[in-house]
Amino acid sequence: MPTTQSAAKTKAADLAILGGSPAFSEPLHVGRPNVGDWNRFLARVNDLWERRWFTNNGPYVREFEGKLAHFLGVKHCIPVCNGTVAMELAIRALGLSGEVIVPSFTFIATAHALQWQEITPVFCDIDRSSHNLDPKRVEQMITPRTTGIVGVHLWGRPCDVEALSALARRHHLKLLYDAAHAFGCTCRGTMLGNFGEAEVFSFHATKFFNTFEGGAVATNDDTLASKIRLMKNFGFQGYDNVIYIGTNGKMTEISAAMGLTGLENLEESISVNRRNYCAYKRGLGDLPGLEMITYDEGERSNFQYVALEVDEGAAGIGRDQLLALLHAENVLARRYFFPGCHRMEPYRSLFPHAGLLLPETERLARRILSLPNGASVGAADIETICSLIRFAVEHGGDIRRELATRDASRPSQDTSLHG
Ligand code: T4K
Repeated sequence: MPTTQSAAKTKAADLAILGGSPAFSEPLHVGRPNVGDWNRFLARVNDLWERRWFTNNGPYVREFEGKLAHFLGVKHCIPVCNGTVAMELAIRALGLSGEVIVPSFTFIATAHALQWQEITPVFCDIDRSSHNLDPKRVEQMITPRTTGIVGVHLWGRPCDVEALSALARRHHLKLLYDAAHAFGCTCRGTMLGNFGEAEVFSFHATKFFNTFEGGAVATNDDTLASKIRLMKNFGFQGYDNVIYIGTNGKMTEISAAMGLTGLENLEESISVNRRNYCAYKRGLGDLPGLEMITYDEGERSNFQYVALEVDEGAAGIGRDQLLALLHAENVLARRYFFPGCHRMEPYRSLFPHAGLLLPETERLARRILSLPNGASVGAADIETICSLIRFAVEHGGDIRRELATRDASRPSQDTSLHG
Protein backbone atom coordinates (compact mmCIF):
# COMPACT_ATOMS: atom_id res chain seq x y z
CA MET A 1 0.00 0.00 0.00
CA PRO A 2 1.56 3.35 -0.99
CA THR A 3 2.05 5.77 1.86
CA THR A 4 1.62 9.49 1.66
CA GLN A 5 4.97 10.83 2.61
CA SER A 6 5.76 14.45 2.14
CA ALA A 7 3.90 17.48 3.47
CA ALA A 8 1.49 19.44 1.26
CA LYS A 9 3.05 21.60 -1.42
CA THR A 10 3.05 25.33 -0.74
CA LYS A 11 5.24 26.60 -3.59
CA ALA A 12 6.22 25.32 -7.05
CA ALA A 13 9.70 24.33 -5.82
CA ASP A 14 8.08 21.81 -3.41
CA LEU A 15 6.98 19.70 -6.37
CA ALA A 16 9.02 16.56 -6.95
CA ILE A 17 9.45 17.48 -10.62
CA LEU A 18 11.28 20.61 -9.41
CA GLY A 19 13.37 18.85 -6.78
CA GLY A 20 10.95 18.42 -3.83
CA SER A 21 10.10 15.08 -2.18
CA PRO A 22 7.53 12.92 -3.94
CA ALA A 23 4.08 12.89 -2.33
CA PHE A 24 4.05 9.08 -2.36
CA SER A 25 6.90 6.85 -1.28
CA GLU A 26 5.77 4.05 -3.63
CA PRO A 27 4.23 4.22 -7.10
CA LEU A 28 0.46 4.47 -7.19
CA HIS A 29 -0.76 2.59 -10.29
CA VAL A 30 -3.90 3.01 -12.38
CA GLY A 31 -4.54 -0.71 -12.72
CA ARG A 32 -3.83 -2.51 -9.42
CA PRO A 33 -5.85 -5.73 -9.55
CA ASN A 34 -9.03 -6.08 -7.52
CA VAL A 35 -8.97 -9.39 -5.69
CA GLY A 36 -11.60 -11.40 -3.87
CA ASP A 37 -11.24 -13.39 -0.65
CA TRP A 38 -7.80 -15.05 -0.39
CA ASN A 39 -9.08 -18.07 1.57
CA ARG A 40 -11.89 -18.73 -0.91
CA PHE A 41 -9.33 -18.59 -3.72
CA LEU A 42 -6.88 -20.85 -1.86
CA ALA A 43 -9.61 -23.42 -1.20
CA ARG A 44 -10.28 -23.56 -4.92
CA VAL A 45 -6.58 -23.84 -5.71
CA ASN A 46 -6.34 -26.75 -3.25
CA ASP A 47 -9.24 -28.46 -5.02
CA LEU A 48 -7.81 -28.10 -8.47
CA TRP A 49 -4.42 -29.23 -7.20
CA GLU A 50 -5.97 -32.38 -5.76
CA ARG A 51 -8.09 -32.93 -8.84
CA ARG A 52 -5.12 -32.64 -11.21
CA TRP A 53 -7.37 -30.97 -13.76
CA PHE A 54 -5.71 -27.76 -14.85
CA THR A 55 -7.22 -26.77 -18.19
CA ASN A 56 -9.32 -28.06 -21.16
CA ASN A 57 -12.80 -27.11 -20.02
CA GLY A 58 -12.39 -28.28 -16.43
CA PRO A 59 -15.02 -28.04 -13.69
CA TYR A 60 -14.11 -24.49 -12.61
CA VAL A 61 -14.25 -23.20 -16.18
CA ARG A 62 -17.66 -24.83 -16.63
CA GLU A 63 -18.93 -23.37 -13.37
CA PHE A 64 -17.51 -19.96 -14.27
CA GLU A 65 -19.15 -20.11 -17.70
CA GLY A 66 -22.56 -20.81 -16.15
CA LYS A 67 -22.19 -18.04 -13.58
CA LEU A 68 -21.07 -15.50 -16.19
CA ALA A 69 -24.05 -16.25 -18.44
CA HIS A 70 -26.43 -16.04 -15.48
CA PHE A 71 -24.95 -12.76 -14.27
CA LEU A 72 -25.18 -11.18 -17.72
CA GLY A 73 -28.56 -12.68 -18.57
CA VAL A 74 -27.10 -13.94 -21.84
CA LYS A 75 -27.43 -17.41 -23.39
CA HIS A 76 -23.69 -18.04 -23.79
CA CYS A 77 -20.61 -16.48 -22.23
CA ILE A 78 -17.59 -18.53 -23.25
CA PRO A 79 -14.46 -17.98 -21.16
CA VAL A 80 -11.16 -17.80 -23.06
CA CYS A 81 -7.51 -17.09 -22.31
CA ASN A 82 -7.61 -13.30 -22.82
CA GLY A 83 -9.68 -10.48 -24.32
CA THR A 84 -7.58 -10.22 -27.48
CA VAL A 85 -8.07 -13.89 -28.37
CA ALA A 86 -11.77 -13.48 -27.54
CA MET A 87 -11.89 -10.66 -30.13
CA GLU A 88 -9.99 -12.73 -32.69
CA LEU A 89 -12.31 -15.70 -32.21
CA ALA A 90 -15.47 -13.58 -32.48
CA ILE A 91 -14.18 -11.77 -35.58
CA ARG A 92 -13.33 -15.07 -37.27
CA ALA A 93 -16.50 -16.87 -36.23
CA LEU A 94 -18.56 -13.97 -37.60
CA GLY A 95 -16.76 -14.32 -40.94
CA LEU A 96 -15.60 -10.71 -41.04
CA SER A 97 -13.33 -9.82 -43.95
CA GLY A 98 -12.31 -6.86 -46.13
CA GLU A 99 -12.88 -3.72 -44.06
CA VAL A 100 -14.32 -3.34 -40.58
CA ILE A 101 -15.17 0.03 -39.03
CA VAL A 102 -13.67 0.57 -35.62
CA PRO A 103 -12.75 3.52 -33.38
CA SER A 104 -9.11 4.56 -33.24
CA PHE A 105 -9.60 5.80 -29.68
CA THR A 106 -9.24 2.40 -28.01
CA PHE A 107 -6.57 0.01 -26.77
CA ILE A 108 -4.46 -1.24 -29.65
CA ALA A 109 -5.80 -4.82 -29.28
CA THR A 110 -9.12 -3.79 -30.86
CA ALA A 111 -7.40 -2.89 -34.14
CA HIS A 112 -4.76 -5.64 -33.96
CA ALA A 113 -7.41 -8.37 -33.62
CA LEU A 114 -8.63 -7.35 -37.09
CA GLN A 115 -5.29 -6.70 -38.77
CA TRP A 116 -3.95 -10.01 -37.38
CA GLN A 117 -6.50 -11.69 -39.65
CA GLU A 118 -5.69 -9.42 -42.59
CA ILE A 119 -8.88 -7.43 -42.18
CA THR A 120 -8.45 -3.67 -42.63
CA PRO A 121 -9.49 -1.66 -39.58
CA VAL A 122 -11.14 1.50 -40.91
CA PHE A 123 -10.75 4.07 -38.16
CA CYS A 124 -13.83 6.10 -37.46
CA ASP A 125 -14.20 9.20 -35.32
CA ILE A 126 -15.89 9.31 -31.94
CA ASP A 127 -18.56 11.45 -30.37
CA ARG A 128 -17.13 14.26 -28.25
CA SER A 129 -19.17 13.58 -25.14
CA SER A 130 -19.57 9.77 -25.13
CA HIS A 131 -16.01 9.02 -26.43
CA ASN A 132 -17.65 6.16 -28.38
CA LEU A 133 -18.17 5.62 -32.12
CA ASP A 134 -20.23 8.38 -33.70
CA PRO A 135 -22.90 6.51 -35.72
CA LYS A 136 -23.22 9.37 -38.26
CA ARG A 137 -19.50 9.09 -39.01
CA VAL A 138 -19.72 5.30 -39.14
CA GLU A 139 -22.24 5.53 -41.97
CA GLN A 140 -19.87 7.78 -43.92
CA MET A 141 -17.06 5.20 -43.66
CA ILE A 142 -19.02 2.30 -45.20
CA THR A 143 -17.69 1.07 -48.56
CA PRO A 144 -18.52 -1.99 -50.69
CA ARG A 145 -15.71 -3.83 -48.85
CA THR A 146 -17.17 -3.19 -45.37
CA THR A 147 -18.38 -6.36 -43.63
CA GLY A 148 -18.79 -5.21 -40.05
CA ILE A 149 -18.63 -2.66 -37.27
CA VAL A 150 -16.76 -3.11 -34.01
CA GLY A 151 -18.00 -0.70 -31.35
CA VAL A 152 -16.04 -0.22 -28.12
CA HIS A 153 -17.93 0.58 -24.90
CA LEU A 154 -15.13 2.83 -23.74
CA TRP A 155 -14.78 3.32 -19.98
CA GLY A 156 -17.71 0.88 -19.64
CA ARG A 157 -20.13 3.48 -21.05
CA PRO A 158 -22.40 1.92 -23.67
CA CYS A 159 -22.15 2.77 -27.36
CA ASP A 160 -25.24 4.12 -29.09
CA VAL A 161 -26.40 0.54 -29.61
CA GLU A 162 -29.72 1.49 -31.18
CA ALA A 163 -28.20 3.67 -33.90
CA LEU A 164 -25.43 1.15 -34.57
CA SER A 165 -27.78 -1.83 -34.88
CA ALA A 166 -30.10 0.13 -37.20
CA LEU A 167 -27.09 1.01 -39.32
CA ALA A 168 -25.79 -2.55 -39.33
CA ARG A 169 -29.21 -3.89 -40.33
CA ARG A 170 -29.63 -1.33 -43.11
CA HIS A 171 -26.22 -2.11 -44.62
CA HIS A 172 -26.19 -5.86 -43.89
CA LEU A 173 -23.16 -5.57 -41.64
CA LYS A 174 -22.15 -7.69 -38.68
CA LEU A 175 -22.02 -5.85 -35.36
CA LEU A 176 -19.53 -6.83 -32.67
CA TYR A 177 -18.74 -5.01 -29.45
CA ASP A 178 -15.44 -4.77 -27.64
CA ALA A 179 -16.82 -4.70 -24.10
CA ALA A 180 -13.36 -5.10 -22.50
CA HIS A 181 -14.12 -2.22 -20.09
CA ALA A 182 -17.77 -2.96 -19.60
CA PHE A 183 -18.23 -6.06 -17.46
CA GLY A 184 -21.14 -5.43 -15.10
CA CYS A 185 -22.40 -2.35 -17.00
CA THR A 186 -25.84 -1.88 -18.51
CA CYS A 187 -27.46 -0.13 -21.43
CA ARG A 188 -31.09 0.82 -20.74
CA GLY A 189 -31.09 -1.69 -17.93
CA THR A 190 -29.80 -4.63 -20.01
CA MET A 191 -26.34 -5.98 -19.25
CA LEU A 192 -23.75 -5.31 -21.91
CA GLY A 193 -22.99 -8.72 -23.39
CA ASN A 194 -26.45 -8.91 -24.96
CA PHE A 195 -25.96 -6.53 -27.88
CA GLY A 196 -24.85 -6.98 -31.47
CA GLU A 197 -24.00 -10.44 -32.76
CA ALA A 198 -21.55 -10.87 -29.89
CA GLU A 199 -19.67 -8.91 -27.25
CA VAL A 200 -16.18 -9.51 -25.94
CA PHE A 201 -14.92 -8.98 -22.38
CA SER A 202 -11.40 -8.72 -21.00
CA PHE A 203 -10.64 -10.15 -17.58
CA HIS A 204 -7.04 -8.91 -17.59
CA ALA A 205 -5.42 -8.16 -14.23
CA THR A 206 -5.88 -4.41 -14.72
CA LYS A 207 -9.59 -4.69 -15.40
CA PHE A 208 -12.28 -4.08 -12.80
CA PHE A 209 -12.88 -7.83 -12.62
CA ASN A 210 -10.00 -10.17 -13.44
CA THR A 211 -8.94 -13.79 -13.89
CA PHE A 212 -5.21 -12.86 -13.98
CA GLU A 213 -5.40 -13.04 -17.78
CA GLY A 214 -8.71 -13.92 -19.37
CA GLY A 215 -11.66 -12.90 -21.46
CA ALA A 216 -14.99 -14.13 -22.75
CA VAL A 217 -17.29 -13.98 -25.75
CA ALA A 218 -20.95 -13.38 -24.91
CA THR A 219 -23.69 -14.06 -27.42
CA ASN A 220 -27.35 -15.04 -27.68
CA ASP A 221 -26.64 -16.83 -30.98
CA ASP A 222 -26.43 -20.64 -30.53
CA THR A 223 -24.68 -21.28 -33.85
CA LEU A 224 -22.06 -18.63 -33.21
CA ALA A 225 -21.51 -19.97 -29.69
CA SER A 226 -20.89 -23.53 -30.92
CA LYS A 227 -18.45 -22.26 -33.54
CA ILE A 228 -16.51 -20.33 -30.89
CA ARG A 229 -16.49 -23.34 -28.55
CA LEU A 230 -14.94 -25.43 -31.32
CA MET A 231 -12.50 -22.72 -32.39
CA LYS A 232 -11.10 -22.12 -28.91
CA ASN A 233 -10.15 -25.82 -28.71
CA PHE A 234 -8.43 -26.40 -32.09
CA GLY A 235 -11.76 -27.41 -33.68
CA PHE A 236 -11.93 -30.69 -31.74
CA GLN A 237 -15.23 -32.51 -31.49
CA GLY A 238 -14.54 -35.56 -29.34
CA TYR A 239 -11.13 -37.22 -29.00
CA ASP A 240 -9.84 -37.69 -32.53
CA ASN A 241 -12.12 -35.60 -34.65
CA VAL A 242 -11.35 -32.08 -35.80
CA ILE A 243 -14.26 -30.53 -37.68
CA TYR A 244 -13.25 -26.89 -37.85
CA ILE A 245 -10.21 -24.64 -37.96
CA GLY A 246 -9.28 -23.58 -34.46
CA THR A 247 -6.68 -22.29 -32.10
CA ASN A 248 -5.84 -22.59 -28.43
CA GLY A 249 -8.04 -20.04 -26.67
CA LYS A 250 -8.84 -22.03 -23.55
CA MET A 251 -9.05 -20.54 -20.09
CA THR A 252 -7.13 -22.37 -17.37
CA GLU A 253 -8.68 -23.71 -14.17
CA ILE A 254 -6.66 -21.38 -11.97
CA SER A 255 -7.96 -18.39 -13.93
CA ALA A 256 -11.53 -19.65 -13.57
CA ALA A 257 -10.91 -20.14 -9.81
CA MET A 258 -9.82 -16.49 -9.66
CA GLY A 259 -12.90 -15.48 -11.65
CA LEU A 260 -15.29 -17.40 -9.38
CA THR A 261 -13.67 -15.77 -6.36
CA GLY A 262 -13.81 -12.30 -7.95
CA LEU A 263 -17.49 -12.73 -8.84
CA GLU A 264 -18.25 -13.17 -5.15
CA ASN A 265 -16.63 -9.78 -4.56
CA LEU A 266 -18.06 -7.92 -7.51
CA GLU A 267 -20.48 -5.62 -5.70
CA GLU A 268 -17.76 -4.64 -3.22
CA SER A 269 -15.37 -3.81 -6.11
CA ILE A 270 -18.05 -1.63 -7.70
CA SER A 271 -18.82 0.22 -4.50
CA VAL A 272 -15.12 0.92 -3.84
CA ASN A 273 -14.66 2.21 -7.39
CA ARG A 274 -17.77 4.33 -7.09
CA ARG A 275 -16.66 5.77 -3.74
CA ASN A 276 -13.26 6.64 -5.26
CA TYR A 277 -14.82 8.13 -8.38
CA CYS A 278 -17.07 10.35 -6.22
CA ALA A 279 -14.09 11.42 -4.09
CA TYR A 280 -12.20 12.49 -7.23
CA LYS A 281 -15.30 14.30 -8.44
CA ARG A 282 -15.56 16.23 -5.17
CA GLY A 283 -11.83 16.97 -5.18
CA LEU A 284 -11.57 18.14 -8.79
CA GLY A 285 -15.10 19.12 -9.77
CA ASP A 286 -14.70 22.88 -9.48
CA LEU A 287 -11.28 23.23 -11.15
CA PRO A 288 -11.26 25.19 -14.41
CA GLY A 289 -10.23 23.29 -17.54
CA LEU A 290 -10.63 19.84 -16.01
CA GLU A 291 -13.56 17.63 -16.92
CA MET A 292 -14.04 14.16 -15.51
CA ILE A 293 -16.05 11.62 -17.47
CA THR A 294 -19.52 11.07 -16.03
CA TYR A 295 -21.45 7.84 -15.59
CA ASP A 296 -25.19 7.69 -16.21
CA GLU A 297 -26.87 7.34 -12.81
CA GLY A 298 -29.72 5.41 -14.44
CA GLU A 299 -27.39 2.60 -15.54
CA ARG A 300 -25.19 0.09 -13.74
CA SER A 301 -21.51 1.03 -14.18
CA ASN A 302 -18.32 -0.44 -12.80
CA PHE A 303 -16.71 3.02 -12.30
CA GLN A 304 -13.29 1.58 -13.14
CA TYR A 305 -12.03 4.52 -15.14
CA VAL A 306 -11.43 7.94 -13.66
CA ALA A 307 -10.65 9.68 -16.93
CA LEU A 308 -10.03 13.40 -16.96
CA GLU A 309 -9.96 15.79 -19.91
CA VAL A 310 -7.43 18.59 -19.52
CA ASP A 311 -8.08 21.76 -21.49
CA GLU A 312 -4.69 23.45 -21.38
CA GLY A 313 -6.03 26.92 -22.19
CA ALA A 314 -8.50 26.92 -19.30
CA ALA A 315 -6.48 24.85 -16.79
CA GLY A 316 -3.26 26.83 -17.24
CA ILE A 317 -1.30 23.56 -17.43
CA GLY A 318 -1.11 21.05 -20.27
CA ARG A 319 -2.03 17.37 -19.98
CA ASP A 320 1.56 16.24 -20.54
CA GLN A 321 2.96 18.67 -17.97
CA LEU A 322 0.37 17.47 -15.46
CA LEU A 323 1.28 13.88 -16.27
CA ALA A 324 5.02 14.53 -15.79
CA LEU A 325 4.29 16.34 -12.54
CA LEU A 326 2.15 13.45 -11.22
CA HIS A 327 4.69 10.80 -12.25
CA ALA A 328 7.39 12.65 -10.35
CA GLU A 329 5.12 12.45 -7.28
CA ASN A 330 4.79 8.67 -7.85
CA VAL A 331 1.24 8.93 -9.18
CA LEU A 332 1.47 6.82 -12.33
CA ALA A 333 -1.49 8.30 -14.21
CA ARG A 334 -1.81 7.11 -17.83
CA ARG A 335 -2.73 8.65 -21.16
CA TYR A 336 -5.24 5.95 -22.15
CA PHE A 337 -5.59 5.91 -25.21
CA PHE A 338 -2.95 8.29 -26.55
CA PRO A 339 -2.03 8.68 -29.38
CA GLY A 340 -4.90 6.67 -30.95
CA CYS A 341 -4.41 3.42 -32.89
CA HIS A 342 -4.03 5.30 -36.18
CA ARG A 343 -0.82 6.81 -34.87
CA MET A 344 0.72 3.45 -33.98
CA GLU A 345 2.29 0.84 -36.23
CA PRO A 346 1.43 -0.66 -38.60
CA TYR A 347 -1.50 1.72 -39.01
CA ARG A 348 0.41 5.01 -39.07
CA SER A 349 2.46 3.72 -42.03
CA LEU A 350 -0.49 2.08 -43.76
CA PHE A 351 -2.82 5.09 -43.32
CA PRO A 352 -0.61 8.14 -42.80
CA HIS A 353 -3.50 10.57 -43.35
CA ALA A 354 -6.10 8.82 -41.17
CA GLY A 355 -5.91 11.67 -38.63
CA LEU A 356 -7.56 14.03 -41.11
CA LEU A 357 -10.82 12.14 -40.62
CA LEU A 358 -10.43 11.83 -36.85
CA PRO A 359 -10.58 15.35 -35.38
CA GLU A 360 -12.40 14.32 -32.18
CA THR A 361 -10.06 11.37 -31.64
CA GLU A 362 -7.01 13.61 -32.01
CA ARG A 363 -8.49 16.23 -29.70
CA LEU A 364 -9.29 13.72 -26.97
CA ALA A 365 -5.94 11.93 -27.29
CA ARG A 366 -4.22 15.28 -26.53
CA ARG A 367 -6.34 15.88 -23.42
CA ILE A 368 -7.08 12.58 -21.71
CA LEU A 369 -5.57 11.37 -18.45
CA SER A 370 -6.57 8.29 -16.41
CA LEU A 371 -6.11 8.43 -12.64
CA PRO A 372 -5.53 5.54 -10.22
CA ASN A 373 -8.61 3.67 -9.07
CA GLY A 374 -9.51 0.31 -7.50
CA ALA A 375 -9.38 -1.25 -4.07
CA SER A 376 -5.73 -0.36 -3.48
CA VAL A 377 -6.47 3.38 -3.70
CA GLY A 378 -7.73 4.88 -0.44
CA ALA A 379 -9.51 8.11 0.46
CA ALA A 380 -6.28 9.73 1.74
CA ASP A 381 -4.49 8.84 -1.53
CA ILE A 382 -7.24 10.49 -3.55
CA GLU A 383 -7.16 13.57 -1.35
CA THR A 384 -3.42 13.88 -1.97
CA ILE A 385 -3.78 13.33 -5.73
CA CYS A 386 -6.54 15.93 -5.92
CA SER A 387 -4.52 18.44 -3.93
CA LEU A 388 -1.55 17.89 -6.27
CA ILE A 389 -3.75 18.52 -9.30
CA ARG A 390 -5.39 21.52 -7.63
CA PHE A 391 -1.95 22.93 -6.82
CA ALA A 392 -0.84 22.35 -10.43
CA VAL A 393 -3.85 24.22 -11.80
CA GLU A 394 -3.60 27.07 -9.28
CA HIS A 395 0.15 27.53 -9.85
CA GLY A 396 0.28 26.58 -13.56
CA GLY A 397 2.11 29.80 -14.51
CA ASP A 398 4.85 29.39 -11.86
CA ILE A 399 5.28 25.71 -12.68
CA ARG A 400 5.66 26.36 -16.41
CA ARG A 401 8.20 29.11 -15.73
CA GLU A 402 10.25 26.99 -13.31
CA LEU A 403 10.21 24.02 -15.68
CA ALA A 404 11.33 26.25 -18.55
CA THR A 405 14.20 27.63 -16.44
CA ARG A 406 15.21 24.12 -15.38
CA ASP A 407 15.03 22.79 -18.94
CA ALA A 408 17.05 25.73 -20.26
CA SER A 409 19.84 24.97 -17.80
CA ARG A 410 19.72 21.19 -18.57
CA PRO A 411 19.09 21.10 -22.34
CA SER A 412 19.78 17.37 -22.63
CA GLN A 413 17.04 16.41 -20.13
CA ASP A 414 13.88 14.97 -21.64
CA THR A 415 10.74 15.30 -19.51
CA SER A 416 8.49 13.52 -21.98
CA LEU A 417 6.77 10.34 -20.83
CA HIS A 418 5.89 7.03 -22.29
CA GLY A 419 2.20 6.43 -22.98
N1 T4K B 1 -9.95 -3.94 -25.87
C1 T4K B 1 -9.81 -2.93 -25.00
C2 T4K B 1 -10.67 -1.72 -25.14
C3 T4K B 1 -8.88 -3.03 -23.95
O1 T4K B 1 -8.72 -2.02 -23.08
C4 T4K B 1 -8.11 -4.21 -23.85
C5 T4K B 1 -7.10 -4.32 -22.81
C6 T4K B 1 -8.31 -5.25 -24.79
C7 T4K B 1 -9.25 -5.07 -25.79
C8 T4K B 1 -7.53 -6.52 -24.77
O2 T4K B 1 -7.83 -7.33 -23.65
P1 T4K B 1 -6.67 -8.31 -23.06
O3 T4K B 1 -6.13 -9.15 -24.20
O4 T4K B 1 -5.61 -7.47 -22.41
O5 T4K B 1 -7.44 -9.16 -22.06
C9 T4K B 1 -3.29 -2.60 -19.92
C10 T4K B 1 -3.72 -4.04 -20.05
O6 T4K B 1 -2.61 -4.88 -20.31
C11 T4K B 1 -4.76 -4.27 -21.09
O7 T4K B 1 -5.38 -5.49 -20.74
C12 T4K B 1 -5.80 -3.18 -21.07
N2 T4K B 1 -6.74 -3.30 -22.14
C13 T4K B 1 -5.15 -1.82 -21.16
C14 T4K B 1 -6.16 -0.72 -21.10
O8 T4K B 1 -4.29 -1.67 -20.07
P2 T4K B 1 -0.98 -1.51 -20.23
O9 T4K B 1 0.06 -1.60 -21.29
O10 T4K B 1 -1.40 -0.17 -19.80
O11 T4K B 1 -0.57 -2.41 -18.95
P3 T4K B 1 0.52 -2.12 -17.83
O12 T4K B 1 1.32 -3.36 -17.68
O13 T4K B 1 1.22 -0.86 -18.07
O14 T4K B 1 -0.37 -2.01 -16.51
C15 T4K B 1 -1.15 -0.88 -16.18
C16 T4K B 1 -0.95 -0.55 -14.72
O15 T4K B 1 -1.42 -1.57 -13.89
C17 T4K B 1 0.49 -0.32 -14.35
O16 T4K B 1 0.55 0.92 -13.74
C18 T4K B 1 0.84 -1.45 -13.39
C19 T4K B 1 -0.46 -1.99 -12.90
N3 T4K B 1 -0.49 -3.45 -12.80
C20 T4K B 1 -0.45 -4.19 -13.95
C21 T4K B 1 -0.49 -5.56 -13.89
C22 T4K B 1 -0.45 -6.36 -15.17
C23 T4K B 1 -0.54 -4.07 -11.57
O17 T4K B 1 -0.56 -3.39 -10.55
N4 T4K B 1 -0.60 -5.43 -11.50
C24 T4K B 1 -0.58 -6.22 -12.62
O18 T4K B 1 -0.66 -7.46 -12.52
O19 T4K B 1 -2.23 -2.32 -20.76
